[in-house]
Amino acid sequence: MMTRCLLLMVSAVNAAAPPEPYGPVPTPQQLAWQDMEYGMFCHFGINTFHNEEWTDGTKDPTTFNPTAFDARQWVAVAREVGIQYLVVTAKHHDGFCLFPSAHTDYGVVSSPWRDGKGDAVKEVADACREGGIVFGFYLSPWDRHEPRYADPPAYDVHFRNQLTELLTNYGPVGEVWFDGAGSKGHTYDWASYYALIRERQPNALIAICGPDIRWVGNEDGLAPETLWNIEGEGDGAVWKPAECDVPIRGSHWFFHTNDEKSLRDIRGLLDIYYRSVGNGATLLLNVSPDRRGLLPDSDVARLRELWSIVSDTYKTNLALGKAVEASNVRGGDPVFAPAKMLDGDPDTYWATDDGVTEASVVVDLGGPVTFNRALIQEHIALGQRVEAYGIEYWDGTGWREAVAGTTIGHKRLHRFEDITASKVRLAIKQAKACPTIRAFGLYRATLEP
Ligand code: FUL
Repeated sequence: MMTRCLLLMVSAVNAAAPPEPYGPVPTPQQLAWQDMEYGMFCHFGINTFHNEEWTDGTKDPTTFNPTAFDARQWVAVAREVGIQYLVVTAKHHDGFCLFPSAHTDYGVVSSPWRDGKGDAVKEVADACREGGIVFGFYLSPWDRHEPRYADPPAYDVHFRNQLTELLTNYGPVGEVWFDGAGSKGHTYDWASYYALIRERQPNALIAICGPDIRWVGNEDGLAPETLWNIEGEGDGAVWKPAECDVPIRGSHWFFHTNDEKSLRDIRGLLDIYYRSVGNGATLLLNVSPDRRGLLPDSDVARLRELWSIVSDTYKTNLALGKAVEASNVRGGDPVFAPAKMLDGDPDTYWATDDGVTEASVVVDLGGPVTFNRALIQEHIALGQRVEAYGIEYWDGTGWREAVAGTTIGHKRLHRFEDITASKVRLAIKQAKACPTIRAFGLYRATLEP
Protein backbone atom coordinates (compact mmCIF):
# COMPACT_ATOMS: atom_id res chain seq x y z
CA MET A 1 0.00 0.00 0.00
CA MET A 2 2.76 2.32 1.05
CA THR A 3 4.69 1.72 -2.18
CA ARG A 4 1.58 2.29 -4.23
CA CYS A 5 0.92 5.64 -2.56
CA LEU A 6 4.50 6.67 -3.19
CA LEU A 7 4.23 5.72 -6.83
CA LEU A 8 1.02 7.67 -7.18
CA MET A 9 2.70 10.70 -5.63
CA VAL A 10 5.64 10.46 -7.98
CA SER A 11 3.45 10.26 -11.03
CA ALA A 12 1.35 13.19 -9.74
CA VAL A 13 4.49 15.31 -9.52
CA ASN A 14 5.53 14.39 -13.05
CA ALA A 15 2.16 14.77 -14.78
CA ALA A 16 2.57 17.67 -17.18
CA ALA A 17 -0.27 19.40 -18.99
CA PRO A 18 -0.16 19.18 -22.78
CA PRO A 19 1.05 22.30 -24.57
CA GLU A 20 -1.57 24.91 -25.34
CA PRO A 21 -2.44 25.02 -29.04
CA TYR A 22 -0.22 27.45 -30.94
CA GLY A 23 -1.90 29.66 -33.56
CA PRO A 24 -4.63 28.27 -35.81
CA VAL A 25 -5.25 24.53 -35.54
CA PRO A 26 -6.92 22.09 -37.94
CA THR A 27 -10.53 21.02 -37.59
CA PRO A 28 -10.98 17.28 -37.00
CA GLN A 29 -12.02 17.00 -40.65
CA GLN A 30 -8.87 18.75 -41.87
CA LEU A 31 -6.74 16.56 -39.61
CA ALA A 32 -8.30 13.39 -40.99
CA TRP A 33 -7.92 14.71 -44.54
CA GLN A 34 -4.23 15.51 -44.04
CA ASP A 35 -3.67 12.02 -42.72
CA MET A 36 -5.01 10.59 -45.99
CA GLU A 37 -2.09 12.24 -47.86
CA TYR A 38 -2.85 10.77 -51.28
CA GLY A 39 -5.94 11.08 -53.46
CA MET A 40 -6.97 10.38 -57.04
CA PHE A 41 -8.54 13.00 -59.30
CA CYS A 42 -10.66 11.54 -62.12
CA HIS A 43 -11.46 13.87 -65.00
CA PHE A 44 -14.14 12.12 -67.03
CA GLY A 45 -16.96 13.52 -69.17
CA ILE A 46 -17.87 14.64 -72.66
CA ASN A 47 -14.28 15.83 -73.26
CA THR A 48 -13.08 12.25 -72.93
CA PHE A 49 -14.71 11.51 -76.28
CA HIS A 50 -13.33 14.48 -78.18
CA ASN A 51 -9.63 14.61 -77.35
CA GLU A 52 -10.23 18.05 -75.90
CA GLU A 53 -9.62 19.57 -72.47
CA TRP A 54 -12.22 22.32 -72.60
CA THR A 55 -15.12 21.68 -74.97
CA ASP A 56 -17.42 24.67 -75.23
CA GLY A 57 -20.73 23.24 -74.08
CA THR A 58 -22.06 22.48 -77.56
CA LYS A 59 -20.80 18.93 -78.08
CA ASP A 60 -23.59 16.49 -78.84
CA PRO A 61 -24.38 14.61 -75.61
CA THR A 62 -24.89 11.41 -77.59
CA THR A 63 -21.13 11.32 -78.13
CA PHE A 64 -20.71 10.36 -74.45
CA ASN A 65 -20.75 6.59 -74.60
CA PRO A 66 -18.24 4.66 -72.50
CA THR A 67 -18.18 1.03 -73.56
CA ALA A 68 -17.24 -0.63 -70.27
CA PHE A 69 -17.70 1.97 -67.52
CA ASP A 70 -16.82 0.46 -64.16
CA ALA A 71 -16.25 2.72 -61.17
CA ARG A 72 -15.37 -0.34 -59.12
CA GLN A 73 -12.24 -0.71 -61.20
CA TRP A 74 -11.24 2.88 -60.37
CA VAL A 75 -11.73 2.23 -56.68
CA ALA A 76 -10.08 -1.20 -56.70
CA VAL A 77 -7.00 0.37 -58.27
CA ALA A 78 -7.06 3.28 -55.81
CA ARG A 79 -7.17 0.89 -52.85
CA GLU A 80 -4.40 -1.23 -54.19
CA VAL A 81 -2.04 1.69 -54.75
CA GLY A 82 -2.37 3.52 -51.44
CA ILE A 83 -4.90 6.13 -52.51
CA GLN A 84 -7.35 7.18 -49.80
CA TYR A 85 -9.79 9.52 -51.53
CA LEU A 86 -11.19 10.14 -54.97
CA VAL A 87 -12.53 13.32 -56.58
CA VAL A 88 -14.62 12.92 -59.73
CA THR A 89 -15.65 15.67 -62.17
CA ALA A 90 -19.42 15.65 -61.73
CA LYS A 91 -19.52 18.59 -64.14
CA HIS A 92 -16.59 20.26 -65.90
CA HIS A 93 -16.54 23.66 -67.62
CA ASP A 94 -18.57 22.29 -70.56
CA GLY A 95 -21.60 21.82 -68.31
CA PHE A 96 -22.02 18.12 -69.13
CA CYS A 97 -23.30 16.34 -66.01
CA LEU A 98 -22.15 12.83 -65.11
CA PHE A 99 -25.28 12.61 -62.94
CA PRO A 100 -28.95 12.91 -63.93
CA SER A 101 -29.53 16.49 -62.81
CA ALA A 102 -33.17 17.58 -62.76
CA HIS A 103 -31.99 21.05 -63.74
CA THR A 104 -30.46 20.39 -67.15
CA ASP A 105 -30.66 17.73 -69.81
CA TYR A 106 -27.02 18.27 -70.83
CA GLY A 107 -25.49 15.17 -69.38
CA VAL A 108 -25.70 11.41 -69.08
CA VAL A 109 -29.52 11.54 -69.36
CA SER A 110 -29.18 12.56 -73.01
CA SER A 111 -26.51 10.02 -73.84
CA PRO A 112 -26.84 6.46 -75.11
CA TRP A 113 -24.84 5.20 -72.11
CA ARG A 114 -27.05 2.86 -70.06
CA ASP A 115 -29.92 4.09 -72.29
CA GLY A 116 -29.80 7.49 -70.65
CA LYS A 117 -30.55 5.96 -67.26
CA GLY A 118 -26.99 5.88 -65.98
CA ASP A 119 -25.57 7.88 -63.08
CA ALA A 120 -21.78 7.83 -63.13
CA VAL A 121 -21.51 9.90 -59.94
CA LYS A 122 -23.65 7.39 -58.08
CA GLU A 123 -21.58 4.48 -59.33
CA VAL A 124 -18.40 6.23 -58.23
CA ALA A 125 -19.83 7.22 -54.83
CA ASP A 126 -21.17 3.70 -54.21
CA ALA A 127 -17.90 2.08 -55.25
CA CYS A 128 -15.99 4.43 -52.93
CA ARG A 129 -18.25 3.66 -50.00
CA GLU A 130 -17.97 -0.08 -50.62
CA GLY A 131 -14.21 0.15 -51.03
CA GLY A 132 -13.51 2.40 -48.02
CA ILE A 133 -12.31 5.31 -50.16
CA VAL A 134 -13.46 8.83 -49.28
CA PHE A 135 -15.65 10.26 -52.04
CA GLY A 136 -15.39 13.81 -53.34
CA PHE A 137 -16.68 15.70 -56.35
CA TYR A 138 -15.59 18.55 -58.60
CA LEU A 139 -18.40 20.81 -59.77
CA SER A 140 -17.21 23.52 -62.12
CA PRO A 141 -18.63 26.93 -61.30
CA TRP A 142 -17.85 28.07 -64.86
CA ASP A 143 -20.51 26.51 -67.08
CA ARG A 144 -20.24 27.05 -70.81
CA HIS A 145 -23.48 25.27 -71.66
CA GLU A 146 -25.97 26.65 -69.17
CA PRO A 147 -27.79 29.75 -70.54
CA ARG A 148 -28.45 31.00 -67.00
CA TYR A 149 -24.71 31.47 -66.57
CA ALA A 150 -25.14 34.89 -68.20
CA ASP A 151 -27.40 35.95 -65.32
CA PRO A 152 -25.35 35.48 -62.13
CA PRO A 153 -28.20 35.53 -59.55
CA ALA A 154 -30.19 33.02 -61.66
CA TYR A 155 -27.08 30.89 -62.09
CA ASP A 156 -26.49 30.93 -58.33
CA VAL A 157 -29.90 29.32 -57.91
CA HIS A 158 -29.07 26.76 -60.59
CA PHE A 159 -25.66 26.01 -59.12
CA ARG A 160 -27.13 25.57 -55.64
CA ASN A 161 -29.74 23.24 -57.11
CA GLN A 162 -27.03 21.07 -58.61
CA LEU A 163 -24.98 21.21 -55.44
CA THR A 164 -28.04 20.15 -53.47
CA GLU A 165 -28.46 17.12 -55.70
CA LEU A 166 -24.84 16.11 -55.26
CA LEU A 167 -24.84 16.75 -51.52
CA THR A 168 -28.07 14.86 -50.95
CA ASN A 169 -28.21 11.83 -53.20
CA TYR A 170 -24.78 10.27 -52.96
CA GLY A 171 -24.02 9.55 -49.31
CA PRO A 172 -21.12 11.07 -47.40
CA VAL A 173 -18.96 13.57 -49.27
CA GLY A 174 -15.40 14.23 -48.09
CA GLU A 175 -14.33 17.00 -50.46
CA VAL A 176 -15.98 19.50 -52.77
CA TRP A 177 -13.57 20.90 -55.35
CA PHE A 178 -14.33 24.37 -56.76
CA ASP A 179 -12.13 25.29 -59.68
CA GLY A 180 -11.50 28.96 -60.32
CA ALA A 181 -10.68 28.56 -64.02
CA GLY A 182 -12.75 30.52 -66.52
CA SER A 183 -14.59 32.51 -63.87
CA LYS A 184 -12.77 35.82 -64.14
CA GLY A 185 -15.28 38.67 -64.04
CA HIS A 186 -18.19 36.46 -62.97
CA THR A 187 -19.79 37.04 -59.57
CA TYR A 188 -20.83 33.98 -57.59
CA ASP A 189 -22.61 33.90 -54.26
CA TRP A 190 -19.90 31.77 -52.71
CA ALA A 191 -21.18 32.26 -49.18
CA SER A 192 -24.46 30.62 -50.11
CA TYR A 193 -22.66 27.64 -51.66
CA TYR A 194 -20.54 27.17 -48.56
CA ALA A 195 -23.57 27.45 -46.27
CA LEU A 196 -25.34 24.77 -48.27
CA ILE A 197 -22.36 22.42 -48.06
CA ARG A 198 -22.01 22.98 -44.31
CA GLU A 199 -25.72 22.29 -43.84
CA ARG A 200 -25.94 19.15 -45.97
CA GLN A 201 -22.48 17.67 -45.51
CA PRO A 202 -20.83 19.15 -42.42
CA ASN A 203 -17.83 16.86 -42.80
CA ALA A 204 -17.07 17.86 -46.39
CA LEU A 205 -14.02 20.07 -46.94
CA ILE A 206 -14.29 22.81 -49.54
CA ALA A 207 -11.18 23.01 -51.69
CA ILE A 208 -9.48 25.63 -53.87
CA CYS A 209 -12.22 28.31 -54.17
CA GLY A 210 -13.20 27.54 -50.61
CA PRO A 211 -12.28 27.91 -46.98
CA ASP A 212 -10.82 24.52 -46.04
CA ILE A 213 -8.11 23.39 -48.48
CA ARG A 214 -5.89 25.63 -50.58
CA TRP A 215 -4.44 25.09 -54.02
CA VAL A 216 -0.67 24.71 -53.80
CA GLY A 217 -0.32 27.24 -56.61
CA ASN A 218 0.85 25.12 -59.55
CA GLU A 219 -0.30 22.10 -61.53
CA ASP A 220 3.04 20.31 -61.28
CA GLY A 221 2.33 18.49 -58.02
CA LEU A 222 5.03 20.42 -56.19
CA ALA A 223 4.80 22.03 -52.76
CA PRO A 224 7.54 24.38 -51.59
CA GLU A 225 10.00 23.06 -49.02
CA THR A 226 8.89 25.65 -46.52
CA LEU A 227 5.19 25.01 -46.22
CA TRP A 228 2.95 26.49 -43.57
CA ASN A 229 -0.58 25.18 -43.18
CA ILE A 230 -1.64 28.67 -42.33
CA GLU A 231 -3.17 31.36 -44.49
CA GLY A 232 -3.51 34.98 -43.45
CA GLU A 233 -1.97 36.86 -40.57
CA GLY A 234 -2.74 37.86 -37.02
CA ASP A 235 -6.38 37.47 -36.07
CA GLY A 236 -7.20 36.61 -39.69
CA ALA A 237 -4.91 33.57 -39.77
CA VAL A 238 -6.63 30.25 -40.41
CA TRP A 239 -5.54 26.64 -40.81
CA LYS A 240 -5.65 25.79 -44.53
CA PRO A 241 -3.59 22.85 -45.76
CA ALA A 242 -2.33 22.67 -49.34
CA GLU A 243 -3.33 20.19 -52.01
CA CYS A 244 -1.10 19.42 -55.02
CA ASP A 245 -3.15 18.47 -58.08
CA VAL A 246 -1.24 17.13 -61.07
CA PRO A 247 -2.03 14.84 -64.02
CA ILE A 248 -0.21 11.50 -64.25
CA ARG A 249 -0.08 12.10 -68.01
CA GLY A 250 1.89 15.29 -68.10
CA SER A 251 -0.12 16.95 -70.82
CA HIS A 252 -3.79 16.44 -70.01
CA TRP A 253 -6.42 16.16 -67.30
CA PHE A 254 -8.86 14.31 -69.57
CA PHE A 255 -8.10 11.17 -71.49
CA HIS A 256 -6.79 11.72 -75.01
CA THR A 257 -6.02 9.01 -77.48
CA ASN A 258 -2.36 8.81 -78.43
CA ASP A 259 -0.86 10.64 -75.49
CA GLU A 260 0.35 7.65 -73.55
CA LYS A 261 3.82 8.99 -74.26
CA SER A 262 3.17 11.81 -71.79
CA LEU A 263 2.64 9.31 -68.96
CA ARG A 264 5.15 10.36 -66.32
CA ASP A 265 8.02 8.00 -65.71
CA ILE A 266 8.60 6.54 -62.29
CA ARG A 267 11.39 8.95 -61.41
CA GLY A 268 9.20 11.93 -62.20
CA LEU A 269 6.34 10.49 -60.16
CA LEU A 270 8.58 9.73 -57.20
CA ASP A 271 9.84 13.31 -57.32
CA ILE A 272 6.25 14.51 -57.26
CA TYR A 273 5.48 12.25 -54.31
CA TYR A 274 8.47 13.48 -52.34
CA ARG A 275 7.82 17.12 -53.19
CA SER A 276 4.11 16.98 -52.32
CA VAL A 277 3.47 14.45 -49.54
CA GLY A 278 7.14 14.67 -48.57
CA ASN A 279 6.90 18.45 -48.21
CA GLY A 280 3.87 18.27 -45.95
CA ALA A 281 1.09 18.67 -48.54
CA THR A 282 -1.54 16.29 -49.91
CA LEU A 283 -1.19 14.82 -53.40
CA LEU A 284 -4.23 14.66 -55.67
CA LEU A 285 -2.94 12.74 -58.66
CA ASN A 286 -5.14 12.86 -61.74
CA VAL A 287 -5.70 9.60 -63.59
CA SER A 288 -8.14 9.97 -66.47
CA PRO A 289 -10.54 7.15 -67.24
CA ASP A 290 -10.48 6.34 -70.94
CA ARG A 291 -13.26 5.92 -73.47
CA ARG A 292 -14.09 2.55 -72.01
CA GLY A 293 -14.73 4.24 -68.67
CA LEU A 294 -11.77 2.44 -67.12
CA LEU A 295 -8.41 3.63 -65.86
CA PRO A 296 -5.93 2.89 -68.67
CA ASP A 297 -3.75 -0.17 -68.11
CA SER A 298 -0.49 1.74 -68.58
CA ASP A 299 -1.46 4.32 -65.93
CA VAL A 300 -2.53 1.57 -63.54
CA ALA A 301 0.82 -0.15 -63.98
CA ARG A 302 2.63 3.11 -63.18
CA LEU A 303 0.51 3.71 -60.08
CA ARG A 304 1.38 0.20 -58.89
CA GLU A 305 5.05 0.82 -59.51
CA LEU A 306 4.96 4.05 -57.50
CA TRP A 307 3.18 2.44 -54.57
CA SER A 308 5.32 -0.65 -54.52
CA ILE A 309 8.36 1.58 -54.08
CA VAL A 310 6.82 3.93 -51.52
CA SER A 311 5.23 1.19 -49.42
CA ASP A 312 8.36 -0.94 -49.54
CA THR A 313 10.54 2.00 -48.51
CA TYR A 314 8.38 2.96 -45.56
CA LYS A 315 7.42 -0.48 -44.27
CA THR A 316 10.20 -0.72 -41.68
CA ASN A 317 11.17 2.18 -39.47
CA LEU A 318 14.73 1.37 -38.45
CA ALA A 319 14.39 3.66 -35.43
CA LEU A 320 11.21 2.03 -34.16
CA GLY A 321 11.39 1.24 -30.46
CA LYS A 322 15.08 2.19 -30.21
CA ALA A 323 16.57 3.80 -27.10
CA VAL A 324 16.17 7.53 -27.24
CA GLU A 325 17.05 10.54 -25.11
CA ALA A 326 15.96 14.14 -25.36
CA SER A 327 17.62 17.33 -24.18
CA ASN A 328 14.26 18.32 -22.69
CA VAL A 329 11.03 16.47 -21.92
CA ARG A 330 7.93 18.39 -20.99
CA GLY A 331 7.63 18.38 -17.20
CA GLY A 332 9.84 15.28 -17.16
CA ASP A 333 6.60 13.42 -17.89
CA PRO A 334 6.95 10.08 -19.75
CA VAL A 335 3.73 10.95 -21.62
CA PHE A 336 5.82 13.46 -23.60
CA ALA A 337 9.02 11.40 -23.77
CA PRO A 338 10.88 11.16 -27.10
CA ALA A 339 10.06 7.45 -27.23
CA LYS A 340 6.57 8.63 -28.20
CA MET A 341 7.93 9.62 -31.63
CA LEU A 342 9.13 6.08 -32.15
CA ASP A 343 6.16 4.08 -30.90
CA GLY A 344 4.22 4.02 -34.16
CA ASP A 345 1.22 5.56 -32.37
CA PRO A 346 -0.13 8.57 -34.30
CA ASP A 347 -1.70 10.15 -31.22
CA THR A 348 1.39 10.40 -29.01
CA TYR A 349 4.26 12.85 -29.34
CA TRP A 350 7.44 14.20 -27.82
CA ALA A 351 7.04 17.70 -26.39
CA THR A 352 9.34 20.08 -24.55
CA ASP A 353 8.63 22.57 -21.80
CA ASP A 354 7.00 25.84 -22.76
CA GLY A 355 9.62 28.28 -23.95
CA VAL A 356 12.06 25.54 -24.97
CA THR A 357 12.18 25.98 -28.73
CA GLU A 358 15.60 24.51 -29.35
CA ALA A 359 15.99 20.87 -28.36
CA SER A 360 17.35 17.61 -29.66
CA VAL A 361 16.77 13.91 -29.49
CA VAL A 362 19.42 11.24 -29.87
CA VAL A 363 18.33 7.85 -31.13
CA ASP A 364 20.70 5.02 -30.28
CA LEU A 365 20.31 2.45 -33.03
CA GLY A 366 22.19 -0.11 -30.96
CA GLY A 367 24.84 -0.72 -33.64
CA PRO A 368 25.56 0.40 -37.20
CA VAL A 369 22.44 0.77 -39.34
CA THR A 370 22.28 1.88 -42.97
CA PHE A 371 19.51 4.26 -44.05
CA ASN A 372 18.83 6.73 -46.84
CA ARG A 373 15.41 8.16 -46.05
CA ALA A 374 14.06 10.06 -43.05
CA LEU A 375 10.56 10.98 -41.95
CA ILE A 376 9.39 13.57 -39.43
CA GLN A 377 5.87 14.55 -38.44
CA GLU A 378 4.61 17.27 -36.16
CA HIS A 379 1.60 16.78 -33.93
CA ILE A 380 -0.30 19.39 -35.92
CA ALA A 381 -3.47 19.02 -33.85
CA LEU A 382 -1.76 21.58 -31.59
CA GLY A 383 -0.68 23.83 -34.46
CA GLN A 384 2.41 24.07 -36.63
CA ARG A 385 5.55 25.15 -34.81
CA VAL A 386 8.92 24.06 -36.21
CA GLU A 387 10.83 26.54 -38.38
CA ALA A 388 14.23 24.89 -38.66
CA TYR A 389 15.69 21.47 -37.89
CA GLY A 390 18.49 19.15 -38.83
CA ILE A 391 19.05 15.43 -38.90
CA GLU A 392 22.57 14.48 -37.88
CA TYR A 393 24.48 11.24 -37.48
CA TRP A 394 27.45 10.29 -35.33
CA ASP A 395 30.42 9.46 -37.55
CA GLY A 396 32.55 8.10 -34.68
CA THR A 397 34.13 11.40 -33.79
CA GLY A 398 31.44 14.03 -34.17
CA TRP A 399 27.96 14.90 -35.40
CA ARG A 400 27.49 15.47 -39.10
CA GLU A 401 24.41 16.92 -40.70
CA ALA A 402 22.60 14.65 -43.17
CA VAL A 403 19.64 16.93 -43.72
CA ALA A 404 18.73 20.53 -42.91
CA GLY A 405 15.07 21.46 -43.12
CA THR A 406 12.71 24.30 -42.33
CA THR A 407 9.04 23.46 -41.74
CA ILE A 408 7.73 20.00 -40.87
CA GLY A 409 3.94 20.21 -40.52
CA HIS A 410 2.02 17.04 -41.25
CA LYS A 411 5.02 15.22 -42.73
CA ARG A 412 8.50 15.72 -44.12
CA LEU A 413 10.35 13.04 -46.07
CA HIS A 414 14.01 13.32 -46.98
CA ARG A 415 16.01 11.41 -49.53
CA PHE A 416 19.80 11.14 -49.31
CA GLU A 417 22.61 8.72 -50.08
CA ASP A 418 23.21 5.71 -47.82
CA ILE A 419 24.44 6.63 -44.35
CA THR A 420 25.68 4.02 -41.89
CA ALA A 421 25.66 5.14 -38.27
CA SER A 422 24.74 3.87 -34.85
CA LYS A 423 23.42 7.17 -33.50
CA VAL A 424 21.18 9.74 -35.10
CA ARG A 425 20.16 13.12 -33.74
CA LEU A 426 17.09 15.15 -34.57
CA ALA A 427 17.89 18.74 -33.73
CA ILE A 428 15.07 21.25 -33.56
CA LYS A 429 16.85 24.54 -34.11
CA GLN A 430 14.01 26.99 -34.16
CA ALA A 431 10.31 26.84 -33.41
CA LYS A 432 7.48 29.30 -32.80
CA ALA A 433 6.55 27.46 -29.60
CA CYS A 434 7.68 24.28 -27.86
CA PRO A 435 7.97 21.55 -30.51
CA THR A 436 5.48 18.66 -30.55
CA ILE A 437 6.84 15.81 -32.68
CA ARG A 438 4.56 12.94 -33.53
CA ALA A 439 6.90 10.68 -35.47
CA PHE A 440 10.48 10.23 -36.51
CA GLY A 441 11.70 7.49 -38.78
CA LEU A 442 14.74 6.21 -40.66
CA TYR A 443 14.30 3.95 -43.65
CA ARG A 444 16.21 2.30 -46.41
CA ALA A 445 14.93 2.58 -49.96
CA THR A 446 16.23 -0.20 -52.18
CA LEU A 447 13.82 -0.26 -55.14
CA GLU A 448 14.11 3.26 -56.54
CA PRO A 449 15.48 3.44 -60.07
C1 FUL B 1 -8.05 23.67 -64.14
C2 FUL B 1 -9.05 23.30 -65.22
O1 FUL B 1 -9.23 24.31 -66.17
C3 FUL B 1 -8.54 22.03 -65.84
O2 FUL B 1 -9.32 21.63 -66.94
C4 FUL B 1 -8.56 20.98 -64.75
O3 FUL B 1 -9.89 20.72 -64.34
C5 FUL B 1 -7.72 21.44 -63.57
C6 FUL B 1 -7.78 20.51 -62.39
O4 FUL B 1 -8.10 22.70 -63.14
O5 FUL B 1 -8.27 24.91 -63.62
